[in-house]
This record gives sequence, structure tokens and C-alpha cells, in this order.
Amino acid sequence: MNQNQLKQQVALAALEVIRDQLYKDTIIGIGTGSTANFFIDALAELKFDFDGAVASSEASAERLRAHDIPVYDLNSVGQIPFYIDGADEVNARLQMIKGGGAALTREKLVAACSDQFICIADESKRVSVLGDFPLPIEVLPMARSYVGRELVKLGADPQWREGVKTDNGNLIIDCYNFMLDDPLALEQRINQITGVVCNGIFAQRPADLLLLGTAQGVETIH
Ligand code: ABF
Repeated sequence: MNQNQLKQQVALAALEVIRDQLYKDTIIGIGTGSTANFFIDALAELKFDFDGAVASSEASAERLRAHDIPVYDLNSVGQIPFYIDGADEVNARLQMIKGGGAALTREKLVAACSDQFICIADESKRVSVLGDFPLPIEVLPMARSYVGRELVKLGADPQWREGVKTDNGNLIIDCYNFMLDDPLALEQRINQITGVVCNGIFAQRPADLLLLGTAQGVETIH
């Protein structure tokens, strides 16, 4: 199986996890990226079994609407039962690096509003220690240079992702060479830098369930 087939396999597995838990008033949290896209396309089959979705990006919202799945503003819904999204890296504690697609802030926000975060990923995303993938950080435009200098003090090699603007109108800095042996501590430390909107470490709110696509089938990890 190629990587796309593995992504599709976990998207279908996620559909099976939620299928029996959908009610007419259920709102589902939907992530961003190619694995989430496979999930959105699969979800269309069940669109009459739930109310609608909240999306972690404009791109996902557009894809949901193309399937005639209603998309709600997060402010108009309460706590939601599930959030289904991919990851750039995930460790055995289901902590993740996310944000390669620049949607990290909305992803963290929808995850925070969700009872269950179901991470769907192919096996290339599994790591023992987070950090090979450059850590994305969303910053206010006027804070880019200051935040970059502060990140250097923390030992990182920050690089501005030029030409990219987030759905929130902000910028992305990718951090190379971060020591990520304590993801929770680093997540909290980076959040303290003025001008940082969000960082791509998901340790404070890790996934609850990981569906990992492997050549041998889908692994379910709690
Ligand atoms: C989102 O999509 C992001 O947090 C992550 O950056 C990316 C994963 O990409 P893909 O599913 O395309 O591999 O979940």
C-alpha cells in the first residue's frame, strides 16, 4: 500500500469508530490536511446521520460544504463529541507535532472543545521522540522578528515560512533543531513568548485515540 492508501484506510477506520455514535444533533470537529480530506470524503456517506461540522481551516470548510455538510462557527456550538485530524508526528503518549498545513491554532482550538480527539495518520508519522519535523509556530505579523530572536535563545533554528498567511491573518515560523524531550514543558514555554499565537506541540491536549495506518492494517492505540 502506498501512503495515500494508508491515509484512506485510517480515514475509513475513523468513520467506523464514530458511525454508531452519531445523532441528528451531533456536530463533528474536522481537521485539515490530506488525511483529514480522506475522512471528509468518507464522511459524506453519513451526512444524513448527523447535524454538521466545525472545521479547523477554510480549506476543510470548503470541502465539507462541497459535500453539502453544514459547517458551523465554533462560537455557535458547545462542546463537541469528536475531533478527527491528522498529525505531522505522533509519539507513544499520543502527543503530536501539528501545523505543517498552517492550521495549528484552529486545530488546537477545536481539539480543546472536543471530548475525544481521534488522530488519523499513516505509519510514517509515528516517532519515538518528537522533533524531526520542524515545529510550526503561528505569530502575529509584527512579532515575527522578536519571536524569532526569542526562539534562538531557546536553542531553535527558526525559519519564516515566507509567502504563507494563516486563516487568521498571521505568519508561520518553522523551528528546526528543537530539543523536544519534554513536549509539555516546551509547549508551555513557547506560549509565554509575547506575540506567539500558538505553537504546534499538542502535549497539553494530546490525542485520545490514534488510528495508525500500517501495511499490516490499522493499529488502534489509546
Ligand atoms: C494537519 O494536517 C496538520 O496538523 C498536519 O500538519 C497535517 C497532516 O498532514 P497530512 O494529513 O496531509 O499528512 O492535521
